[in-house]
Amino acid sequence: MTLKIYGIGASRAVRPLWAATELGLQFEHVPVHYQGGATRAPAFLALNPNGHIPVLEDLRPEGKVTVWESMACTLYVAKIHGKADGQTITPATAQEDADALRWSFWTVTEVEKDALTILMHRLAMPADQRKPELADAAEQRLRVPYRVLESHLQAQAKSGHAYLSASRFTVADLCVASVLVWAKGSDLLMSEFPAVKAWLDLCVNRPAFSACRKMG
Ligand SMILES: N[C@@H](CCC(=O)N[C@@H](CS)C(=O)NCC(=O)O)C(=O)O
Repeated sequence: MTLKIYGIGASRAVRPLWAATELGLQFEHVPVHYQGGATRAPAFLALNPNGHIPVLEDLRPEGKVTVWESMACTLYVAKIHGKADGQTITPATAQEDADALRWSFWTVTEVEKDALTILMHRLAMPADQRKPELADAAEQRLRVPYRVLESHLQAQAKSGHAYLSASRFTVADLCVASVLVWAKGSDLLMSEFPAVKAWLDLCVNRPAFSACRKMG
């Protein structure tokens, strides 16, 4: 098998796992956990000196390609292992390529940190360690990028498109949804931005997403 993806599904590793699964690829899954020190072992640091999952290895005829950074891994899977035929998650036109890049960079720079704060302080951390005021402040900041996404989705809907790019689910949707799902528990954001909510439901209700989240 040429493709190897390191990292458990309940982490940012879900992003390349989800992309590979949507494409029906054969790959080896190495379920490295982010807790317990595995990401700081010398063998793992040799793969990713940052000591983070996910990491992707691709054994190619010209040599091994190693990728880290979850969005890079995901975009790589779609571009290198998908077919640009307008039927799959792989961008098939220059506009779709641009959409995949701009929305992925947008989500890591404009949304990810605050979405993680909401997840941690509303849901993931033990109740006695949560600081609701941090989640509240993150929600207020997120209203700015969510407004941008809401307008974009409304414009897409007017052209008959339910997704971020083109008329089908693409890697652009996958990358953005994999971050916004962290803040799905925010009643404020989900009620203020109904187009975002409807689109997010559409993305995360895909069977490949729930299957990959459980990959431990
Ligand atoms: N910007 C990186 C962040 C990666 C990251 O922080 N991964 C977490 C799991 S979601 C991790 O490996 N934590 C363990 C550690 O830092 O030791 C990416 O998107 O890949």
